[in-house]
Amino acid sequence: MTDTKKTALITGITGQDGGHLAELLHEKGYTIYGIIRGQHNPKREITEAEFPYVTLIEADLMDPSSLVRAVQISQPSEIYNLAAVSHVGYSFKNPQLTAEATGVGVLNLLEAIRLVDTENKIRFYQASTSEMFGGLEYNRPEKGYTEESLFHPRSPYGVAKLYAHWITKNYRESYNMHASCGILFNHEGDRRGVEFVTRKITHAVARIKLGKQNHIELGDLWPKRDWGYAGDYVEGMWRMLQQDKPGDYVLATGETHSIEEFLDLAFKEIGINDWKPYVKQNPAFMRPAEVDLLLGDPTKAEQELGWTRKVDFPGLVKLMVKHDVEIESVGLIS
Ligand code: G4F
Repeated sequence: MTDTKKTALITGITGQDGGHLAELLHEKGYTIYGIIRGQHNPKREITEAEFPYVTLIEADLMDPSSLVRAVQISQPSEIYNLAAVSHVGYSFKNPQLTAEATGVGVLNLLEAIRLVDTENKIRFYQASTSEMFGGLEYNRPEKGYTEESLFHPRSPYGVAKLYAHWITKNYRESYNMHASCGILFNHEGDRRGVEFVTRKITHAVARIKLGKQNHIELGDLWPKRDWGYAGDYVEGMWRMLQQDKPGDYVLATGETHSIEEFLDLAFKEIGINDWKPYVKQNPAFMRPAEVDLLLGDPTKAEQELGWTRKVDFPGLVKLMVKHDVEIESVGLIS
């Protein structure tokens, strides 16, 4: 490992955050490795085309020896663990897989680091999440959830992430690892998968504008989320690993909005003021337990990391609708 050029290993390279982070680290001159999973991953080709500067390594968070090999091959100065079963609804249907990949997978990666990195030089980022907070019934912070707020996860995903959060803190305290957790609130953008509500809406709105679709089916519309732009949040991840000391940081906008508000803005972007005729509720998209409201207080990240989000809520909706109208106009599949 050289001191002059940094090397990063990113798990979850094929996901939204992996893409934004790869771009950011490439701009900063990093050598970048990405872990890709599966025998014939359909995302491999797209990832290779979009990020030709990333070297892909086949490994899996649930296969400890593959992680040892990935750390040995890449010899990273920084590891960003962004891989997970990340869809909350899916985690209710696949709870054990979620526990193993999203929870125990992090333990496997931390152990791989300990085995390979005998000089304790690697800095580690764990993608923790606001889903670890349970919503207003469990905790009513004045300005929003902070790093000190009570956790009460409401999904198999949230429970698995909480294990991952605590095992990362435990390895920091037990082995003096430079391991940080970013407690990120919802972050979206044009790279978001269509299985998440914001992209599902903007994708449908674009298709409705172009006459390709006439309605959208959604679950509950009342939950509120603190929605930011993913491109802003990867900057915060990177800043955490540049600190002398590791720590845990909330990244959020400090604002919360309902899905109805998101619908309002998205439909207005295509000139429709009343979205109600276009939206049908379908219980299939409702969850056995819901988190009613998420609102983060990013004061610590602002003060210690100098981080702040740049894109606001209307700006986020606008950029997502614009992107989806563009790609749908030329018939590209997102
Ligand atoms: O977009 P969502 O699926 O995101 P959710 O559940 O808040 O989780 C996201 O943010 C977390 C951070 O807090 C991450 F950790 C996690 O990995 C993920 O990125 O759902 C947002 C809200 C929920 O209340 C959901 O019940 O939208 C509601 N919703 C209503 N109809 C829907 C739908 N969600 C989805 N995905 N699809 C619907 O049709």
